[in-house]
Amino acid sequence: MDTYDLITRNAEEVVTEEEVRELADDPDGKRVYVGYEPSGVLHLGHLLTANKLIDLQEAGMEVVVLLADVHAYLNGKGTFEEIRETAEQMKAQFIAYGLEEDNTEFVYGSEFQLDEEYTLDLQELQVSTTLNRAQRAMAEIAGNETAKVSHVVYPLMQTLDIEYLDLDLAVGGLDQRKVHMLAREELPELGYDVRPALHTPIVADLTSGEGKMSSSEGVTISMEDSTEELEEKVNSAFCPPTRDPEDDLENPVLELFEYHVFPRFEEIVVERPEKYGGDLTYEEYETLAEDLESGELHPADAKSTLATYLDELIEPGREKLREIRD
Ligand code: IYR
Repeated sequence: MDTYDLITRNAEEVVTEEEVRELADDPDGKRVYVGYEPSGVLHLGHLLTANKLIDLQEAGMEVVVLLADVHAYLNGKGTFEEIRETAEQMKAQFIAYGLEEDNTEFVYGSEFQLDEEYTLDLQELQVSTTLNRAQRAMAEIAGNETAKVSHVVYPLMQTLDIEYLDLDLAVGGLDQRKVHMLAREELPELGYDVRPALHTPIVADLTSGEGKMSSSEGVTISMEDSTEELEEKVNSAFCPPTRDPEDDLENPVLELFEYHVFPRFEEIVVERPEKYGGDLTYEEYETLAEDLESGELHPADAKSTLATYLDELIEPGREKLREIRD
């Protein structure tokens, strides 16, 4: 695959294409990052951006994972002690999932965000950014709870992280886009360079195909799920064989194949008894989606195959969690 295609595959938004093309021309040693608020165990939301980081490592880039402890604290996720303990577990799960250990720099936000220079820059940003702008940037991240002062400081710090971690590219889910847009506007005001951003899609809720899959509401799949729990969740997923052009519903089963399974496996085998036509093998997501639509692939077979592959993907992280907790 061409480097630009590898860097941008499955991205919902590339800001800007021209800037990312320039990176793709000379990717070696370029620094990219995703920041995560440590909370709970890894779920599919985290793994979607982790898949992108694995693509970027394959493209020759240096990956930085920000364990955003100060951000989690500002967003009400617990005490520093609790947050750090979760962060250490997250780090172990990311490595188990497939981020190359020698090629991934894990950084705690508190390692640099409390330094004097950073703090002074933060204060400058607080002077130059309107309350309204910071609140809007934060709306998708904190939901309806943007009423605390900490919630408007948060996106300004995320803006500075891009400079202070010396990054060439910022990666995040689409819910981070307004923060990245704020960063593109504000960094030059402080005399720093604008950096490109890549945004991964938001996967729809598993049981309804509406809205987004979320760990706080509805069903999500995490590294805590047993094989049986995972099978049960996938089996009850919404999976209409054909799409009704009248509605906006997504097919979450197809989305999980596209964003989670195909990027990590060379080929997908759907096991079927001979009397139902025997095994099907797919190298590309599109062929599987077409077969589901045409009826060649039954939703029940698609689901059981999805569960098998997701189980394989989360097994090393599940094992790691077991080790840590025992
Ligand atoms: N806002 C992210 C966490 C986060 C991301 C980056 I990129 C940072 O520089 C800091 C924090 C979230 O919603 O999880």
